[in-house]
Amino acid sequence: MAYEQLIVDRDGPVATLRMNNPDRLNALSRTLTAELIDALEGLASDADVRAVVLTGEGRGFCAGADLGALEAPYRRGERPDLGGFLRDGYNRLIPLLTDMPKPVVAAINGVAAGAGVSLALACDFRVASEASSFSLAFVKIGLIPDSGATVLLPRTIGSARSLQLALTGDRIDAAEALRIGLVTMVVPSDALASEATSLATRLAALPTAAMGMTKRLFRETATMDLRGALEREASAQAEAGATEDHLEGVLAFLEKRPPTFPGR
Ligand code: LHQ
Repeated sequence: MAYEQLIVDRDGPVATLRMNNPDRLNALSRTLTAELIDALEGLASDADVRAVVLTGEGRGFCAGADLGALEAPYRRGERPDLGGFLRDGYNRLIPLLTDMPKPVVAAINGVAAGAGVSLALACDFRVASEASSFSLAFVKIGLIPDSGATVLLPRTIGSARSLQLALTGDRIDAAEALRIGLVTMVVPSDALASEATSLATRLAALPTAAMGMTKRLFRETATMDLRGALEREASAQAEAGATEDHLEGVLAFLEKRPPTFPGR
């Protein structure tokens, strides 16, 4: 399907989504949000896709909500319901990334601000270019961190640093983002696409079903006690044990050959 502000590329089992609203640093317009939702829903159920890359065109990764859309109503004195706006848009988008039953790699090519940071946090891996930067810009316009940032950021970098970034809105560079664990890897800008694709390609050859279950377990056990988590692990391991990937993994080990995982 052709989109207006999103480019979808397929290379074997790897799908790459490129946000394409570069004049606005890929701000999340209603169009881009709807297109991301549509594309991610399709990728989630496409068994041939075994890893996803999310990146941006131009010099931005994603500048968060499209503030241009607020201009007309605000100048007319209207105050749109931002809660409804979130429920209809970003609150549908974020779980499509966190719950994607295959790995999602954010290739952060430039600035990520506001909900753009949340988008990166909802991915499983954050590979950042040296040109990237990060700002929890919400506070600068009198808003609170949304799109999952209040959960995903402290879970990623701890609550003290999260509060510091959220309360100041300060913009940090890639080196600082790496130091505090906000991103997993920083690479030269011209190597970002190839590094992210090569990571995604490697992930796409691994046991996809077990990785989807691992993601689910990490989400579910975050709020569980140990005994509850042990039980959830037991049920999930029963599921993993029934996959073709598991059988192939064990047989390949015993036969001293590299495994070829079918991804199911
Ligand atoms: C933009 C944007 C943008 C539109 C750059 N929108 N045009 C919010 C509201 C409602 C409901 C619920 O949720 C939310 C959640 C949020 O995400 S709140 C946070 C929204 N984002 C921001 O506040 C970030 C605003 N942008 C910036 O602070 C800067 O642009 C950053 C720090 C991202 C980049 O700075 P620079 O590298 O200096 O670029 P720039 O400011 O010159 O931007 C380039 C162009 O992109 C410029 O347009 P122009 O026509 O002048 O070339 C900006 O107006 C446009 N742009 N962000 N979010």
